[in-house]
Amino acid sequence: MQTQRRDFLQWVGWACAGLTDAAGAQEPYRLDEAARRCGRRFGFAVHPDYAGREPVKNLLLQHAGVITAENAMKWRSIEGVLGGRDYAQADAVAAMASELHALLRGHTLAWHQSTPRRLLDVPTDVFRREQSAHLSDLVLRYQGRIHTWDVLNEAIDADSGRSDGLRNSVLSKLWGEERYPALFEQARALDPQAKLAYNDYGMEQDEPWCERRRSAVLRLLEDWVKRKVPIDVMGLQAHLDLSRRFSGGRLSKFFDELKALGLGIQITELDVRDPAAGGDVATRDANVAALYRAFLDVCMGHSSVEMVVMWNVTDADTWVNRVFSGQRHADGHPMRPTLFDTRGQKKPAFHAVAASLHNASRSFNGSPIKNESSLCSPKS
Ligand code: 9MR
Repeated sequence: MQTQRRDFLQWVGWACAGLTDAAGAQEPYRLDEAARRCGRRFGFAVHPDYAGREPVKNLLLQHAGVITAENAMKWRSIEGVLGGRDYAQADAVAAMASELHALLRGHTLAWHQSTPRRLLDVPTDVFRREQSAHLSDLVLRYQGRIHTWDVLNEAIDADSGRSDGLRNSVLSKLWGEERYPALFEQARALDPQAKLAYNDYGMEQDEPWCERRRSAVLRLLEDWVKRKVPIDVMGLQAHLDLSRRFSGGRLSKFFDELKALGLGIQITELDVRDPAAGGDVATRDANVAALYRAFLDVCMGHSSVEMVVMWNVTDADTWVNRVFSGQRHADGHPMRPTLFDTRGQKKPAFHAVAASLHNASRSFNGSPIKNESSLCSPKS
């Protein structure tokens, strides 16, 4: 009887969760738990500086089933000014994932923006040796603990003027774009258990430039799949913006196209910016929440979408207000792109995400997420 009553109360909680945040239910609504109920996982990118402090610490405890190091596993972060390798912060993030029993995403093995400055202008053979050694060091250090590695990040630039839609960068110049597959091959050989992802931005919304980016990435991935490059996942960063159109139809078709290539899909860096939106805070929060809901409904409607990771936890730690600190609304307020306000209180965006996950769980029958077992155990 006791158990039945508990189950019933829990059910009531879940049933109300999307609308009321389970008000009155015994259990708080936990986003990763909700995601698991539809065969997925939910998580956050973090930096040890803020992740160990309240309110973020407790929010992670409640809601995180996936952890990505926002910066700590990037090459530039690991390499000290004198060229040494300092893994303290990366290890701290990995330990945090273990403590939370969360999956650990590795971000990122090769990215033009995190290539150390000392290597921007070296001979090709030097660069290749260094990039390879870095990849090997990083993958081996966390071998067996990473659910998915972002092997290559942001290699597309559909407006670069190149016919292949690839970005001109230190990587294309010194590593060589024709050798991008070798990054995946090396990662697979060193940690066969980890899924391997290509990760990029600007492919979620309806603007013509997003369409060009989708076409370019599909061409690249088609070629890699044909050549049997060991890639498992397309990572969509999903830094959404209220000033860009979103209908969902094109995103859904893109998901189908990725599925047809045999790739899984992970939403890796989700947030919603509202730089040009008018209205007061409440109006902007409502509009941000509506875009979260529309976007996640499309994601949850597709069986290939395995996980959703937010880029940062609260509006106090969001990269948007750090990196775009000069960009404010006319009323002087900073942007509010995450699920929680600067004090860690839930915003309408939280409820929108909760509702989308909850709805998805009602129609879910299957289990898209794979290779969870034995991941994230502390390394002895
Ligand atoms: O949020 C990250 C910010 O703190 C760093 O200064 C910046 C450069 O390393 O990278 C930001 O994260 C980016 C991510 O690694 C790749 N996709 C875009 C993210 C936001 O710029």
